[in-house]
Amino acid sequence: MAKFEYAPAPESRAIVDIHSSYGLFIGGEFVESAGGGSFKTINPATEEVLADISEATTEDVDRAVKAARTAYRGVWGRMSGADRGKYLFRIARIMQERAREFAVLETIDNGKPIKESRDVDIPLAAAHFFYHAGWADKLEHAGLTGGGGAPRPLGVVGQVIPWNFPMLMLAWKIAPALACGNTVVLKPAETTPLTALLFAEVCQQADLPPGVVNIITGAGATGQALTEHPDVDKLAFTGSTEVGKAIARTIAGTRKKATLELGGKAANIVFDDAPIDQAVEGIVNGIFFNQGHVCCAGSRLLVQESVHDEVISKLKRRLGTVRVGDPLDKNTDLGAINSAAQLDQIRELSAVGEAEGAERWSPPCDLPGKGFWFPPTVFTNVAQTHRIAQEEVFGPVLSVLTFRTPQEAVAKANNTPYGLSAGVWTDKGSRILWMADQLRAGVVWANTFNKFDPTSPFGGFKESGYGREGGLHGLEGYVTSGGDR
Ligand code: TAP
Repeated sequence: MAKFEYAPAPESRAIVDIHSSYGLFIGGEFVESAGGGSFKTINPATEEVLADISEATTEDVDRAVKAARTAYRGVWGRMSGADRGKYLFRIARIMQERAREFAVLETIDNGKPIKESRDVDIPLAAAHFFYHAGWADKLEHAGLTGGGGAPRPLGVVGQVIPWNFPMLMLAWKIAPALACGNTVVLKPAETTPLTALLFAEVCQQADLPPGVVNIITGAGATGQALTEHPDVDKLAFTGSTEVGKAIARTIAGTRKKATLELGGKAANIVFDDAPIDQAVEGIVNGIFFNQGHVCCAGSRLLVQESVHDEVISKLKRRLGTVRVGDPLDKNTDLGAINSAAQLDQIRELSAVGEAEGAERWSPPCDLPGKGFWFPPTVFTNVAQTHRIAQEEVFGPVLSVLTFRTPQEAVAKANNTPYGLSAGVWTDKGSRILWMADQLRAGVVWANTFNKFDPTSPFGGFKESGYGREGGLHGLEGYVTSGGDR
């Protein structure tokens, strides 16, 4: 099929002002790291060095936790919910006003297409602040403690987030914590610190009391120091199951609470009565949105055997139209892989898929010479035992399996250590309800995929973690009925 060529439509990056170096945001100010160490953040689409980022040491983590404790005791923990709400509304409005700046910066630092950062990440992040601003003065009427008294904040919360949705994950963490009266120390991922540091400027602009939000940059060791700090009351972590397990071991036996949002290997299940063209769009969105760097990505496609050939042929035709390239181009569908390390992991697992006997296919596409790139890839003839059917690739790689009956679809879908999300495509409402009841997944999408909303709780079963983020359930993780710290 002839491919319609688009003229380049690059978004200007003139709106962002990237400093040559950044300090740590502690106590309302940007400060130098105690150790003086730093690392570089790069644009994964070009490998251009963007800025020098301070590396927080254990001493810096301690400074940040102390600043958060002081702000909690002195101001934020005592402030009325209505007043906290005003700050959150202010932050949300500033984020909206500066939305384009945030979107461009996110795309430059992360590699995701501008149309995703502009239309999904940043609007949703602002929506999280608006939603939680509304809750701040209504917590005692929300039934959060199950009749166990008025909800009270936990105190100081340590938050560690990954690189796939830097600003959105920040909002998922900070908005509910602040709404409930906690103060926070947040560590963004090493490869994507820039929007979190811009958010620190927003906190200053909103006149948020110093120390309510602290942002410490660094790598895994900084995150570990935060999880081990004795004066942190709760840890909220999003990232890999491996690190999540290490955190659970670290805090076992301490008074710290935790929510862990970990990996996934979601089944996207297409029945023979599904609207096939619509399902194909859902399959593409399910696995190729954000280069497949999505914990709830529909990375295992389960297709009913009778429509397998039709679905795969339509899917391949559709993938021929996917535009891979400059993330700042408004026409780009698939951007850059976030880092060289992630690209290595995707290449390695894809090679294993081929070696184990699955059939690999990608549409013809020219990848840029510089930066980290991987074409949209589909594996057919995948068996349940293949590593690409079991392990999270966390890239634009789809594994296709088949089934004959609904029972077989459920058995295959649930045959994974994970349980974060699933998708069901069928014409029958009763089948959707039956499937949703059977699937061991925190979210089940019906005839759609990757839909997010601040009012809707999100979280996992089994090795995908515990606790929920978003909605009323998400607030539960930030309050207690007892103790006055
Ligand atoms: P991780 O390697 O687990 O990193 C997540 C965060 O933890 C990063 O900030 C990382 O710092 C930090 N970290 C690394 N080692 C640590 C340690 N020992 N103690 C404390 N913190 C530590 O994951 P990733 O590669 O960034 O993200 C991909 C994973 O996140 C995938 O498995 C994906 O499924 C999962 N994820 C889950 C969700 C939800 S909601 N369930 C959402 C998004 C992503 P550095 O980056 O600086 O090393």
